[in-house]
Amino acid sequence: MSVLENITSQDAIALENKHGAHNYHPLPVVLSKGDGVHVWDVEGKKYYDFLSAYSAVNQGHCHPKIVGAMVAQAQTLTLTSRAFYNDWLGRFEKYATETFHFDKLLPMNTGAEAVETALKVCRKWAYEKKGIPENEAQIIVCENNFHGRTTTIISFSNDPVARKNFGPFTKGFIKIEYDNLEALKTALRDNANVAGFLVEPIQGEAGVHVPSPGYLKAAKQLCEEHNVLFIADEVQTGIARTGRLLATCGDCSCADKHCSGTPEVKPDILILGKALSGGAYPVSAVLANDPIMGVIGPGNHGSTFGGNPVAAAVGMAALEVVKEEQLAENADRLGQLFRSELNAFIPHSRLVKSVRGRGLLNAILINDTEDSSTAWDICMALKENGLLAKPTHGNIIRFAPPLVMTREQLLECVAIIKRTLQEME
Ligand code: IF1
Repeated sequence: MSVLENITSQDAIALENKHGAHNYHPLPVVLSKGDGVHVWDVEGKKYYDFLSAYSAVNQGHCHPKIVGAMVAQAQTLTLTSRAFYNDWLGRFEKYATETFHFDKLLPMNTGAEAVETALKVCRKWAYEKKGIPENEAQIIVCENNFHGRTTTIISFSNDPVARKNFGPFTKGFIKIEYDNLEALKTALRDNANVAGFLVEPIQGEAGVHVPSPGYLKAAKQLCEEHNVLFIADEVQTGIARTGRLLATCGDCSCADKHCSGTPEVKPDILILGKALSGGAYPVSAVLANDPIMGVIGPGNHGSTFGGNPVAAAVGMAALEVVKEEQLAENADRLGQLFRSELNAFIPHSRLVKSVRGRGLLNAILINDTEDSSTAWDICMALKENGLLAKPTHGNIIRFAPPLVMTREQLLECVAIIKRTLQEME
């Protein structure tokens, strides 16, 4: 079979199975087109996308403004490396730092790279500014975190599947329970050399775990008291997903949905990825103010592709779309509608225990054990009914559609979800 011919789903899956590493277990659907909130498989069946590439496609598939910026730049100049300047990076850095209210931005490509960057910046700051003895810095992280797949990041994961046989691991991390201020207090009190606290404002992989109200604010306060950097991994929660431009904003009293300068919960280091490009191109970034980012000098860190002109043009367009189309407001409104519709349905369902989330990052808990196939079976049935979602932790289904969805479309999706669950009762 020539790889250039039109391909069936079955053949595409067989090719991946034969020639690709088996590091994923995808739902058996082969997608070949996307537009807004919809994707199509190679047989032409249309679906609502309720994963959005794990919240990368917040602006919707193939957004014309983002794709337009990407194509125009790709036809002009794609890569210079950082050995030379390019005419887009500075403009993107200005726009993004003004949007998120930080002095400086360091561009990378993937989320994991940006997390690594934040850890390096934090350690260097600790030695050069805080005065921690060299090689003694500790960074506090949370149990059930997900920050990526590099050797250092998996060193502080507690997912056995992600870690087993990948050691030896990087030292210098203290793990505490998520959403537990006492645990943070104790860790800060008992360890003199803490440089930072790395946290997801909502834990995605842990099944959309929303912390208690005020947790982030109090955690940030504790960090301040101990001169410890509060590092927010907003790779998944950022860029309007949770109904605010940043999820850290959801924990303050400020009513401005575009605000990200929240003094109460403003991170010292902010990590962005995924939707920073609207899913068009790998674009990630670390943002911090001068007293922190200033520790990085020439040769300390970098990436061939980070900050390339295509990435910069795409990143800028992606952020503009979020503002122009008021995606945070839409995510906030539709998220409330989604949860209230499902909450009204759940008392009549034996299959679903509860719904939780914020904005359009939500999950339903299936009334079965983690090792059951019920959530997977529901996702297969949802697929048949034209909606794509993926289980996490066996018995949780994450629902995260693109934020460009309309109210009518969301209600149609709720109807598909209810009907599918009723068919399976
Ligand atoms: C996969 C989860 C989501 C992230 C946070 C950094 C990264 C991620 C908070 C790394 C990546 C992904 C990657 C995706 C599955 C996924 C995920 F279920 F594993 F937790 F979204 F919910 N920080 N999240 O969520 O970013 O290097 O991948 O660009 O396929 O592994 P990356």
